[in-house]
Amino acid sequence: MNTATKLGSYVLGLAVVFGGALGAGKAVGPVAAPAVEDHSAMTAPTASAGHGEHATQQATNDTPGGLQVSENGYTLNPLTETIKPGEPTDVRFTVTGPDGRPVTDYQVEHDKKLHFIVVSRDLESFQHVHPDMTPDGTWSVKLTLPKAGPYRAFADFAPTGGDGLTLGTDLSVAGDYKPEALPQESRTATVDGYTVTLDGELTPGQASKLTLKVSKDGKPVTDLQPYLGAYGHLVALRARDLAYLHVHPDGEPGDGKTKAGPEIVFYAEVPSTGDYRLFLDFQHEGEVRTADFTLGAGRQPAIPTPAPSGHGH
Ligand SMILES: [Cu+2]
Repeated sequence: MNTATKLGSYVLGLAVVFGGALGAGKAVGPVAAPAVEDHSAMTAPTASAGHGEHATQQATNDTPGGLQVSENGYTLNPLTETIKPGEPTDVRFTVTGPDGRPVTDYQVEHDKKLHFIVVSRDLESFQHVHPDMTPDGTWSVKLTLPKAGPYRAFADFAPTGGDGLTLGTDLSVAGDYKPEALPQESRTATVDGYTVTLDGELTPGQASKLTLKVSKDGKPVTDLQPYLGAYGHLVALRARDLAYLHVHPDGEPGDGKTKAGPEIVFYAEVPSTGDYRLFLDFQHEGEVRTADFTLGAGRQPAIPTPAPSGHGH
């Protein structure tokens, strides 16, 4: 398969995601066809950055993180083959660089050299952990994956002197798999006696302000504790392909204006219409907890469905 065809498939794949999300696959079809042709034109060796195919260029440059196991010469290599459900397992991996050797020099981001996120493919189970690295560049972390089935693991890091990137790999837990349906859209989450509410809308292609408000026993929590340099960490994943999305906290502890709750503000940029799962880690009274939400992006206006034949007015 040549490059142009592959990129064409990628564009088509996005169209399928849109169509699936809106239940209007047929309406999307004709739109996707010319996009494939445009892409072929762009990938010709003579194509320049100033070609003017704005939408095509965006599709290439703004590919979300976490969808690839290898990117910009860096590759995520899982070293743990067998994982059993419900049993603590030492999950090990390396990140190799353009020279083929394990990377050992990382920039510290949010207090850590590498953030490791593991979710079940049905987006029910979520863990955000920080593995330890041996001097030879092997990372390891003790994880208990709660149930059988496919998982996705993300390594979010920035090699020293390089750009930040997120690589993703599948992990499998052997056994009888019972996938859960995606949880219904919800703007309220409860965890261990805490209630977290979510305000704001996700707009595809734009930094969207999300305000999360934490309360306990009906009272706003105003003494959140800094965790990894922020009052909260938000991970957003796109349903179906588990694209890993950038979310930036607004302000940090000690900057003179960011309060320790009850509100935590983020700017999330999602690439497309569809459903997203959001996972907020926050720390209070010495413990880190995770609140989770399902939120749709860009549902209005929906793609019009063609009038079925024989039912016209
Ligand atoms: Cu982390």
